[in-house]
Amino acid sequence: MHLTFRWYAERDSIPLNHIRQIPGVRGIVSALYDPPPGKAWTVAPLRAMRRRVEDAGLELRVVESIPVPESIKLGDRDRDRDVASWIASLKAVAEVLGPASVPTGSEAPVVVTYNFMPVFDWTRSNLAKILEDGSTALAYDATEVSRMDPAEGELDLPGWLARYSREDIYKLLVAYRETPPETVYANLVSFLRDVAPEAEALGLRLAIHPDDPPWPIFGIPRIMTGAASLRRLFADVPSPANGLCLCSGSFGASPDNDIPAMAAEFSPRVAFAHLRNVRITGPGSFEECAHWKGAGDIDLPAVVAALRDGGFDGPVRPDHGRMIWDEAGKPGYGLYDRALGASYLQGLIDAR
Ligand code: DNO
Repeated sequence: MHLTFRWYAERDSIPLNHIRQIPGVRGIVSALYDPPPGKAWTVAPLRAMRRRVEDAGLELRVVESIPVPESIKLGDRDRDRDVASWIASLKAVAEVLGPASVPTGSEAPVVVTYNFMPVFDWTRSNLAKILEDGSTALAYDATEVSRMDPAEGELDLPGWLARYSREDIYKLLVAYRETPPETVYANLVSFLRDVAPEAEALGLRLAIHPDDPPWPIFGIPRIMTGAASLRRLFADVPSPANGLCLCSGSFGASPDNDIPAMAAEFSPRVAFAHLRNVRITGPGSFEECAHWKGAGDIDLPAVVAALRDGGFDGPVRPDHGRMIWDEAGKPGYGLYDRALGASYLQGLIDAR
């Protein structure tokens, strides 16, 4: 297992040389943030990013994410055009980072993460809930979310790649409320049947990120919610390039998901892992917390052991951190608590 760290490139206030000082972290997880969803990525900015990362003594190992446009999830008339651009983006990634590019010194395949969440990526009702130790963290409260109306512009979370106007959100909500989850799932399968063979030929591994939270929100479907949906997806699209981004915190927000058991069952499919803890605070409600096992409901030592026993040797990263020690920055993506999380994970990786 190799420790990586997410970095938002020019939009990030955390410099690469600070990331380089976290023990064990060598891999960087990043993306191109300027092209809007649906626009094919080009080689030049990826090359510039690779150079910047390597000049700092790090390696660009994981792309997170190439956004999947709504046309693909809805299967509408722009779908084929948008799948073609997604594949063009994959080709650009492979040209700069894939096995045919100049070697980086690392043997592990480069991973491309994506998600299939309609409209909204990870969703929270509070970006700075005060925890009992005085730190703040992202939280989701079922009652508060039920009172929110995203069509009124009440939701625009930092870290989301896609940004829609209020009018677009309204139209998308209407479209998805009329689309059964089975159709969204069928659209995922047909997307993967188009892109997985390309990824395979390019020597890249795809990693689907689960829905966060793993249940339907605002009356629109969510389809990647637990072990049953994963079993079905890997049976429907057996390509080895069809991999999983095992996000312990996203799946772990539901008490129905046993994360160590999922790590054991799906380790051959895990291409990348987001390892963080979460504390369930009530039915359909949770708050994020320190990575340490004692802070929440996820047994990360058991998850790391299950991944290792299952033969997983790919990239992992700490995920959302709390805000501690008066740090100010992008909620969930400060330096200090994620660095503590990285060190905790490094300890788990080293201990046998
Ligand atoms: C939240 C992240 C997600 C993730 C995407 C992957 O902070 O885990 O935004 O990057 O869902 O496509």
